[in-house]
Amino acid sequence: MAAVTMAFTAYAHQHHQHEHLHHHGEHAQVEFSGHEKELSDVEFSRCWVRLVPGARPSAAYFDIKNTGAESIALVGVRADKFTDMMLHETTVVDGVSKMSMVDKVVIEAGQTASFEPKGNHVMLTAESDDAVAVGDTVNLQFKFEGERVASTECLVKPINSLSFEG
Ligand SMILES: [Cu+2]
Repeated sequence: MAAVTMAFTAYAHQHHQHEHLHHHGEHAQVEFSGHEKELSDVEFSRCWVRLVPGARPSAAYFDIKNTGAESIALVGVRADKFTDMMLHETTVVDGVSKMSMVDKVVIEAGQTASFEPKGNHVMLTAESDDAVAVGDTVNLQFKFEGERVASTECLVKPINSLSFEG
């Protein structure tokens, strides 16, 4: 975990206790204009979605490497067939794990940030119970500060999965 926290800085937007089942109507989703430019200095790997059935919030995890010479700031995510997508961090306060939305995740030049269970993740909710299935591949599109975008393919895995590999 130490290596992970060194790799990025998460800016907390608002800390409040909630669970995945709750909705987050107070948070506006980042808009994709369609006029963004491609961010080339970024590499994604091991992207997967832990699919929670019943159209309840799922989570996406991945490694993101900044291969450029300047820091980058991830500010939003979207994907077809999913809604309510947001960046979340998990913090443990007094032994209780809490999630909160973050406005952005900064990744310094040359660093890799791991989004993983019990850490940073992308919350996302399938549009319907049959919109997405285990074994599907979904394309996650990421928006960065400076009107830049990048995307990666992610494997949809069952709810009891713990990692990309297992
Ligand atoms: Cu979350």
